[in-house]
Amino acid sequence: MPLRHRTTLTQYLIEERRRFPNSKGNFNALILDVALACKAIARAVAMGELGGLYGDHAAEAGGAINVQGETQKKLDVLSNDLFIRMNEWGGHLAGMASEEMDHPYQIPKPNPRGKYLLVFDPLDGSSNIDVNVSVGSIFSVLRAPQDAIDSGRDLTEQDFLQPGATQAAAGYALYGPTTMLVLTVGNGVSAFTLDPNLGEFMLTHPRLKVPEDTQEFAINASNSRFWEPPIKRYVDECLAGKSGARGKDFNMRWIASMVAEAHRILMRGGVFMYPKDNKDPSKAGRLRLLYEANPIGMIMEQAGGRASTGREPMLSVKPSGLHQRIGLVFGSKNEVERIERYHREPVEIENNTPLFAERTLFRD
Ligand code: AFP
Repeated sequence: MPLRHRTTLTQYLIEERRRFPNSKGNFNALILDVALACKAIARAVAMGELGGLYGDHAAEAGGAINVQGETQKKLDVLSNDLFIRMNEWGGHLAGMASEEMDHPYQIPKPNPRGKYLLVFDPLDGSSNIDVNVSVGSIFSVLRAPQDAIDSGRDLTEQDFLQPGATQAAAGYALYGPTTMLVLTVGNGVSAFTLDPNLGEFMLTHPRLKVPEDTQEFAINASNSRFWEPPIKRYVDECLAGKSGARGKDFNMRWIASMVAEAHRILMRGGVFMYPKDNKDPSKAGRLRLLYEANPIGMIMEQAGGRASTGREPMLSVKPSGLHQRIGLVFGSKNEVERIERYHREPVEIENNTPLFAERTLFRD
């Protein structure tokens, strides 16, 4: 079959940056370094046990626990190392932050320090690794504070606590039947498929758009007893299907790998919910704001979808911590807006709710 001309990631980035005639190419070089890290992770994931990479990190020591309190997989640690190694030398970054590192990563000398911050979850969905289910890497590019750029000083956690709306770029790599890179640099969303023969990401899905409506929802239903009323109402209506308030049947999916869910939603619509719930009141949600909710949120919004906490737009949240968790709802615009509306409407108290039942101090 004749080799059809396809745009490479490099060509796409150069054409995109022509909108900024004064750009020096640092931004493009940074995205290409991130893409190289994703290619290296794709190879490691594909090798799996053949590379001795299944299982828990430091298993002989009973497993290492990361800042999230989760057991680190060998591939979590390798993926984090690859992100660091591929991105620390280029001179484009003032610093990095990762799900797998407690504190910001300072660019070591003699590497020059640049004007961007890279924030990432090097391997999301890693609890699926050992059972060969798709996993992914998620990344977000922010601008460093000007004083840090001017002085080259070490970074503090505070430097990273920027709302998602300030992201310069965001994206994910999906390590599935094919390896794909999905990227926004603020001018829509495009997807690239890795050609393993060339080692190049080729543009295969330009200008992706999330369908505004859907009949597919994704949530971990085992948590239903912990949900807040608006989520319970939304899911109950989906389950009631044609005979219920929605007048149409819904399908449900749950892969437990958010990147895979996000990609399905980007390609054919849907709504993903991992809401704040009452399972662990000390946690404001399961997913992390800076390196999961915000980059996926930028992708969804740039593709005409919507991303929300359920109560407010995700990208307007002012972060309070590097590893802050948050409730996350994203996908088809009309469904996310419906869920937000349910959070605004008063909750109908069912008269058999024990909390509001007739109370007495005297036993019967
Ligand atoms: P892991 O990286 O620990 O596998 O968590 C994946 C994840 O952060 C996200 O990708 C999934 O949507 C979600 O957790 C799955 O959570 P449950 O295991 O509670 O369903």
